[in-house]
Amino acid sequence: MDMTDANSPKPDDLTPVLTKRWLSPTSWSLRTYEQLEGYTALRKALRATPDELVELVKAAGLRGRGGAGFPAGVKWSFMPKEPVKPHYLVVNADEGEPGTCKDIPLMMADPHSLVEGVIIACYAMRSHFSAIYVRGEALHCIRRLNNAVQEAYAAGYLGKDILGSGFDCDVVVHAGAGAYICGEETALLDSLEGKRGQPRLKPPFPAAAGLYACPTTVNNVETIASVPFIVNGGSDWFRSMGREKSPGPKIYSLSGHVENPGQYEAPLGTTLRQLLELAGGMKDGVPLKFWTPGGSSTPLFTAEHLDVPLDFEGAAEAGSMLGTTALMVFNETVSVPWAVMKWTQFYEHESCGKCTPCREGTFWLAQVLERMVAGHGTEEDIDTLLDVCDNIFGRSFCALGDGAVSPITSGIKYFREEFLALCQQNRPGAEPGEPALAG
Ligand code: L3W
Ligand code: SF4
Repeated sequence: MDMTDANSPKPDDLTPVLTKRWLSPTSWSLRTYEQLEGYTALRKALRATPDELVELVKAAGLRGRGGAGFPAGVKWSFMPKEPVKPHYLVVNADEGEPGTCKDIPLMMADPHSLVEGVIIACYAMRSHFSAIYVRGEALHCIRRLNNAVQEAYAAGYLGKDILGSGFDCDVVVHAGAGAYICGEETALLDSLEGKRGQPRLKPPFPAAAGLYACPTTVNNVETIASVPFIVNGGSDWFRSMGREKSPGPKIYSLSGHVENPGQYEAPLGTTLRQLLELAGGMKDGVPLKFWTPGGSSTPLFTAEHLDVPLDFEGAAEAGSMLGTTALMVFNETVSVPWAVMKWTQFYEHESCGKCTPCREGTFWLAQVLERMVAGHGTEEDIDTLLDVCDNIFGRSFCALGDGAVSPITSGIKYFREEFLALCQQNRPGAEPGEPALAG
């Protein structure tokens, strides 16, 4: 289905923005950052009022880059104006969604863009403290961020009376402990408080009661790193990229069977067909079979969806979600039931156990899929899978449950025949999970 038109953006229109410094030697150092316009946005921001900055981000239409696409300026405006309690900004850098690899490269290549964005966002929300919660396995990234934070303190961009403005701000880089659920914003806050990371009931949303029950905004790395560019470029410039309801540039992560996997920055609304051109096409020319638009929590797409504009509305209208723009691309050699089984095993392992539909459901989904993939399934198992999915979707406590069923329901929707063919095999002696088809 081709939903693009003559006015649709081309991948190289106005980008790169977020990745423009990535190829500079020592792009991560303060010296290089300052040579390439670094911290000029902070100086400009400190001359504005906090409310003017919130209005600017609202006008730019910046939407959350962590998966949900909530308007960042609107979220900032939920923070109270009176400093009755401390205000906090927490950066979600717990990148853990399968296929997602945009935030860690961003923090490795250009950590000061995040630090500068954090200081501006704190000022806009009348916050004097921010914690950057980084996935614990990414030790290299934690070291690099810590180095950038220390450089910023030494240069007077952090600490007391920043650049003589009277504004104080402290930043702490916090290492998570490797649980996927801690990427859910309220589980992240519990983990940051030293508790076991499990989602909290919402409402209250973090803006009302977040870290230590104080007003808190949780934003994704790419969202905050976009802010200095908006301050320097203005809202109209930002809106000149992307689409009306999903403006701005985006980092798309291509992995799997493509010639040149990696990060490709392009305006929101770019299609997989266009991104594949940038990435050198399908590996060895073997045709595309299926792909995820935004990590494994987003329903699968097929070769029919090559021209879907990858923005929040385009992906949703075509039956999926933009998610984290992690495009995992699979060619014709890959078995859909096998891939779906591997993702389901991941969700089973990562389910935090707080609610029954997800805790029990992901266990049973993995059992059934392992049996099917080993060639011991029956046709009824397909209905059982869909029935269990139906009892998880919309009935789980947090988004992990909904995400867990996405690959299964979409996999069966587009490739039911492949699941059926597996069930019609008879493979006595095969171990559960042992692929009956090429994987
Ligand atoms: C105040 C209201 N605040 C909403 C805030 C809320 C949150 C944001 C979005 O899940 C999705 C998920 C993953 N007053 C508010 C309000 N807010 N209404 O807005 O909220 P929500 O609940 O729509 O999304 P979420 O809980 O942040 C994110 C999907 O993204 N995903 C991502 C996976 C993994 C990563 C990663 O590894 N980095 O992001 C992929 O698809 O499944 O559906 O801040 O507080 N009335
Ligand atoms: Fe935990 Fe899964 Fe329930 Fe979320 S949906 S609270 S991860 S058990």
